[in-house]
Amino acid sequence: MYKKRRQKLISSLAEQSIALFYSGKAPKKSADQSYPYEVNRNFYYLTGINQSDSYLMIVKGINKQKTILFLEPYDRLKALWVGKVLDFEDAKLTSGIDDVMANTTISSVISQYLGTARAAHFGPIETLYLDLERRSMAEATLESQNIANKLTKLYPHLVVKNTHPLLSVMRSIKDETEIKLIQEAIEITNEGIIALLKNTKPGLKEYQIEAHYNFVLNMKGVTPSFKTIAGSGINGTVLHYEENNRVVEDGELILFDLGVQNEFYCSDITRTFPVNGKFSQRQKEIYEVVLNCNKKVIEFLKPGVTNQEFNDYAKKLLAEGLIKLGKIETEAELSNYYYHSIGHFLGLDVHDVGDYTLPFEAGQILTVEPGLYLADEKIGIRIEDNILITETGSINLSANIVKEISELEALMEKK
Ligand SMILES: [Mn+2]
Repeated sequence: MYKKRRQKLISSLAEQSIALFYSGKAPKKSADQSYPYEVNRNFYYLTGINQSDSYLMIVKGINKQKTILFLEPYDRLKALWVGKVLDFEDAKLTSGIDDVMANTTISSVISQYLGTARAAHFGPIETLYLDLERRSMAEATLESQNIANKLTKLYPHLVVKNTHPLLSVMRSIKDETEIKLIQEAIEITNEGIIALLKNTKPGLKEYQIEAHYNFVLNMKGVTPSFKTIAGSGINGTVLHYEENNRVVEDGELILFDLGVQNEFYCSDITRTFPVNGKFSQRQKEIYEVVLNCNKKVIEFLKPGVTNQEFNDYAKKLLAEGLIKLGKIETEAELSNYYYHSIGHFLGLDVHDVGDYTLPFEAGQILTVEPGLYLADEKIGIRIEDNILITETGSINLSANIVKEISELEALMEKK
């Protein structure tokens, strides 16, 4: 599987090039403590290896290719203190890469390929591919930038290119293994949501209800795919509310936006329900507008639909609903009550890579998450599902997670 992915990448690289990927390293926290390590997702996608300070090097010569994985070598003392690093033989099996070397040798190996030593077989290397993804100028310097700076100083003829766009396009189309892992993440999310429905009651703190979700995940040995949002009452109208420390009151709704990370593949689900188990008439009215939008947008998704159409259609449905209820008069007023986009790509990242300027394609997984946030009425509702685009339309991967009013109320009554 990883070999296949690397072959696909290699086919889009220029000849006489080297591509380097770095797995990342845990940032220092304080003294001898570090923040948790998160593997670079492009590195993981191409190797299946989850270990810090590892490199993948791909050399695409004129008629010859070479792929090498560089890993931290065995260290007796470190093994005694923090445990063993990945065995080179195990890494070969996982990644399908036959050449595994110590990461301490990487500089000398790169210099062999950039120098005359290997030019006879691979041709002189002209292009250096690095994963240079950066979300903002404020982000810390990337290891790939350090490599670019160092190598272009020593080999000024090298042309540097960014591999991230290539990986984004590849990663946005999911294969069967990836779909299965996301489906599993969704099933566990479902179990967690059922635990929430059965344990929600007025008087509890938001985090005390959330604890029931975390318990399900802990028992399965998985982690949330992002910090859970548990917003009751007016907190449900704050899109990224994460404090989760308010007492939930009788007559309010509570909104849970949460997910599961399963071998790095994420689910991202939102459900909203009444704290006391029964929707009020008003809550029902607003909920039905969001639910109708959620269902119709899911049906609307198919290959060829653009992100613009996806968003416009959702807005139209939400506005129609609120106009019917007399809450607003024109579609333009919707922005007072709905202020995010309808969905995003989902995969190795919760907000996954993918090109939103291109029409959707089969194999992509998107969230559909309409919401209405009526702060003046202390009502915040979002209903989010995870949708796989297929050749003929779409499949709701989270169809098993309850969202009908009657089903939610029935489950809450069972306790
Ligand atoms: Mn989402």
